[in-house]
Amino acid sequence: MITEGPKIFTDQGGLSLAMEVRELDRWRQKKRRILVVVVVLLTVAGTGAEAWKKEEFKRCDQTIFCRESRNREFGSSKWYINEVNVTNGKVRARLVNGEDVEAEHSGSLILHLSAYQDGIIRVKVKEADPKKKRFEVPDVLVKELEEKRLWIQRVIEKDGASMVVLSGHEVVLLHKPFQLYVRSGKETLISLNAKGLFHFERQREKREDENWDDTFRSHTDSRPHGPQSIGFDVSFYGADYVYGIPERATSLALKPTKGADIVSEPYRLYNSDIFEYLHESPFGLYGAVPVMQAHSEKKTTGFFWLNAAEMLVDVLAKEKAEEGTEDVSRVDTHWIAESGAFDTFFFIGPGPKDVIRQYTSLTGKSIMPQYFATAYHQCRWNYKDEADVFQVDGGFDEHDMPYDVLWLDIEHTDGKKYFTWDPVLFPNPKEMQEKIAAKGRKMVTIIDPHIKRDNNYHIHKEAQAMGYYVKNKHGGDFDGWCWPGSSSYLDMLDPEVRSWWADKFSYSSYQGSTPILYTWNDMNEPSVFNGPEATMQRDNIHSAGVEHRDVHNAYGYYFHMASMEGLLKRGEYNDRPFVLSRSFFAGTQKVGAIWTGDNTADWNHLRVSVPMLVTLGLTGITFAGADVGGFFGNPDPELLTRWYQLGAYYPFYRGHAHLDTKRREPWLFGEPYTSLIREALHTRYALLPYLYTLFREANVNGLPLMRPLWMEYPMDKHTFAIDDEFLLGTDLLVHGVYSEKATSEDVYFPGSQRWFDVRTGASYSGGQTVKVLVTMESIPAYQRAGSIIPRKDRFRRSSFHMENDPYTLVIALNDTYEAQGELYVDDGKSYDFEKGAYIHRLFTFSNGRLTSSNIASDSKGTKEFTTPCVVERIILLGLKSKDLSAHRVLIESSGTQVPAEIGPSLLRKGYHQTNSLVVRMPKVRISDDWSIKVL
Ligand code: NBV
Repeated sequence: MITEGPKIFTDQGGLSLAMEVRELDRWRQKKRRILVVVVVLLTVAGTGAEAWKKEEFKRCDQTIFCRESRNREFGSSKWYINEVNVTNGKVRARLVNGEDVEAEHSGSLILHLSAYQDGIIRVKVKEADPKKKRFEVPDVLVKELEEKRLWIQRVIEKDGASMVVLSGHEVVLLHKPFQLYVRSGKETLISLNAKGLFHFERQREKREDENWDDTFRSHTDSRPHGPQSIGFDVSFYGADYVYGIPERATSLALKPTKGADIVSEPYRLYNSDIFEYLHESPFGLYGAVPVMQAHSEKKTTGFFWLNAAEMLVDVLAKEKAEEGTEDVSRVDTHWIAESGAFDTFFFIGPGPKDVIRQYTSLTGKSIMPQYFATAYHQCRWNYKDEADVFQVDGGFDEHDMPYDVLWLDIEHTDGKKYFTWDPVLFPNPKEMQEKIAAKGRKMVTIIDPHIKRDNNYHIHKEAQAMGYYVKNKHGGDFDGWCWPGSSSYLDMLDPEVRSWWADKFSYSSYQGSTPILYTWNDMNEPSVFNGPEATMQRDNIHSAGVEHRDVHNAYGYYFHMASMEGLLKRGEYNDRPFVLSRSFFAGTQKVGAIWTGDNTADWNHLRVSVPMLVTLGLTGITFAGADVGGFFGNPDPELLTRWYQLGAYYPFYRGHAHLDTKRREPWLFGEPYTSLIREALHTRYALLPYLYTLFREANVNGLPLMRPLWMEYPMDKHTFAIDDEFLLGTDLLVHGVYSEKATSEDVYFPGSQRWFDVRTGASYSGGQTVKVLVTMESIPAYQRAGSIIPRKDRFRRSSFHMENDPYTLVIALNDTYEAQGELYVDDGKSYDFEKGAYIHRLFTFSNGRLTSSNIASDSKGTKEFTTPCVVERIILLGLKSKDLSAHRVLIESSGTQVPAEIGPSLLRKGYHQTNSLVVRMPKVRISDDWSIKVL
């Protein structure tokens, strides 16, 4: 028995910071059992050196509700409908349980079915007479949703079923047994309870002989409201694969977890701080989005359950169905939640983009980031002090590498009290930021949710006095262990607490902060070192008596939201906030960016970052990235280089490293790596105009930047399980290099058009897999024939300095000599774009003429945006040799002629491609209408 905890938990200090943190980390790594004793002592036992300790987290069979639900037989549900009517434009049906004779009177359920524009159906089921109102997660659905509700006039009753006919689809409610089918024409799209697993544990009084306590390891959950789980099956008809339900490190297409001979845990959604997560596991990580997409070459459909309690999802192995039956390509899934509401949404598609639009029309579109936030970020746990910050900042300049943001981790604070600075290491935070700002760069500080219980800490003092903390089951402030030692956690579910927290970001409150300082929220699952499953007790209490179990998966989301509101308020609402969060929930896309947490510096983690990020994009959260280089461990220079090369195409691009790792600023490995990484950074910076245009698309339509191939080529079966390559928007195809000393990669080129290598201009026909040769210089990346990509090819120290730089337009012609592309530009920082202050151009190449036209939808905005930027170069790819005689172009608006050269074409390395034409200095303004004729 060890009777003393790591010294970091005392207020005395004494150890050096690095040692303290290492000690704590080792303490966590070695996975000792922790018991909190009355005073500031921890009892720690056990050793064991491997990483992720599975046994610290519940398996399904260790949770009563999961075990019981998972073992339920198909067809075991006895619920049936005994009454249907239409009220207030919604269908209302009474469900009774055939197993329970008294249920008809007291224990029935009420189902509400409503429909929304664009193919969304909502089904809510509630207890007719609840003992306690079930928690419905607020602030996830957009406020305008009610305006999109369709008014259901009537139901058609026929053969024991009620049918609602909507435009293009219908919903059939079968009465006995209760089943729900969403159909389109004669085709069934999705069903609820077709397998008979619908189960609703109605809240009830405790019987005398009953004990509701649930004990796991040393923790007992008092479950004061007893069992209240909900489970049901959802089937996706005509589907080959299902995708979604992040976050986990696994394949994009979700593998079956049950049926046939499969022995696996269900996919778990219970936000957790998993230490050293594995690269291939169905286990849930830091965030949860209970949304799934099903896809086949015929259709895409989707399903979303708005519920923030622990959730488990089984994907059932396909049964061998009789030939010719509808079941052939059906995917059955089983959903179980510990508690919370039954509030579900069905999306009818019919295509992958439709499902994302439908889902994000409910939960919101992605925020529009500031321009700088789309560039490269440099982070490390920790940049030690101000001198270190300047040294790193200067290192980028010295090595001619661009970067935009420098990050400070927990050691910059005074004793892990957020919104403070270590007085010795960071004595002049304002001056430090001003120096960084002078180079057009920004900084980020970490702000975690655990608040040190220290009476000299103003945040704690106020929060305690105001009663703003989450309460334990006895009604006192919950006190858990985290970095600062004894800590309490703000009740972010309460809008008043969020607003109070937001005020803490004002310049007057956050001493030492300046307008270029942005925010990073970590540990917001919430991570509690001595709590059950490293989080807070489920019977803790939030505002209005909501139990933590009901809100758990959304805790991080509310914290993220409150911090985002802080930056909004501080900038008087005209500065777009930037807050990175580790934890997330449905709707996070309207709050900020996320990253995939503590990955490891190995090739498998590099590879799995792609399906992880693509999955997030499918669930609306597109502003996401993985730690470049891998957080734990030391990447060798080859891995680090490959990571920089892949990360250049992540929507969020940040290098980060654990405190115990060797320094790895991108110039530290010598040549050729310094040059290779510089080149990767340049690739990113050159593409910023294209990326920013895609961010705007996400902001308007909800579509992700990183897309699975099947999103653009939905009919191509070959793409459905591909997850080692992805599309960035519609026009770039990227394939990472995921192994050491690789000399080739198998790249699948989708579609019927060609793809042009972005460096060499070499082209490949679509619809085939090619073993392409790779060198250390780059990873395979291709531009689609038929596209125009805007770039900025002059390299500066940060994106800020590129603002007025001229553009390069890369035109990849298709076989009919046509191409199209877009460019969106605004001031990169304010909300004026919402008032019309932006330009949105369409570039079209056809009949030998390139034209630029306006496609800004908001012509009557109250604000304007102007830019002096011109086009400095046009590169035409895909010409046939007979066309290469052209040597001049005519700028039709001005009547001037400009020479056009045959190659050298593409990038900076001087590749000479014989099929390209380069037009230098046409000098047309990016914001004007113009046309250029190739003579
Ligand atoms: O704040 C320290 C780290 C941070 O660098 C990392 O990015 C987070 O995911 N944090 C986790 C806590 C410690 C992890 C061992």
